[in-house]
Amino acid sequence: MRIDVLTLFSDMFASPLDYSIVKRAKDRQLVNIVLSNIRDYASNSYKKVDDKPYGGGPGMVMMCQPVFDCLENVKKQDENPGRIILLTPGGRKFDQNLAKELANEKRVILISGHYEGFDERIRIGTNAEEVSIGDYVLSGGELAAMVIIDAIVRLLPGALGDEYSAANDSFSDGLLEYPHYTRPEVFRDMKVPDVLLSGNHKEIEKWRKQQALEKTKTQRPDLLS
Ligand code: 6GU
Repeated sequence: MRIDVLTLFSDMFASPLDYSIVKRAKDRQLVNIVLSNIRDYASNSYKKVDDKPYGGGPGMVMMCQPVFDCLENVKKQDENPGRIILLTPGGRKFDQNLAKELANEKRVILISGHYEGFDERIRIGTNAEEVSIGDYVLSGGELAAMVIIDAIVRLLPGALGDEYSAANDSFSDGLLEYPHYTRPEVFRDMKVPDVLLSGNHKEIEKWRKQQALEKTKTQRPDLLS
């Protein structure tokens, strides 16, 4: 899979994508993450990528020209057209289902903005889908892009050591995940539940299912309806 990111701050991506599962997936060539700097495409001599909003108001708006030129260049670097996603707090909310959908694509192009937002003609002219990672406002789309990349990449076949880990994840069956324990059996008077030490796999399965349900009921009742 190829993931393109169009950003003003490509350096921000180095460290978060160089650890753990994402790093391993890159090393195994399950994913090729290509960063493009929008500013490199600014045609004006000041490398300006933002300007004041028409109609007035605070903040700066991402200009059309650098984004369109960057996107057109990036698109033609690979034969797969790719799904084009504009990262904005006003978009469709990212969730595990969308992560699964995107993990099945051959190519995804993420456009990360900064400042007050994008010139609306970027959305209209690129036909991009708008995606948000939640109901809060970030200073830019970079962290959102990294969140989305992480959620996608760990779903790629071969990215996780144990193929079962993703199947048991929270949300994968509509429930939160059951609680886990590891050694020691007792830590500061807190004991591992007996059933997990019983060796009775049927009972363990039953307990985990019931715990997942309980947890979902208290923490996220919205998932059950
Ligand atoms: Cl994708 N961008 C920004 N700036 N803020 C957000 C977001 C995206 N998703 C949630 N908040």
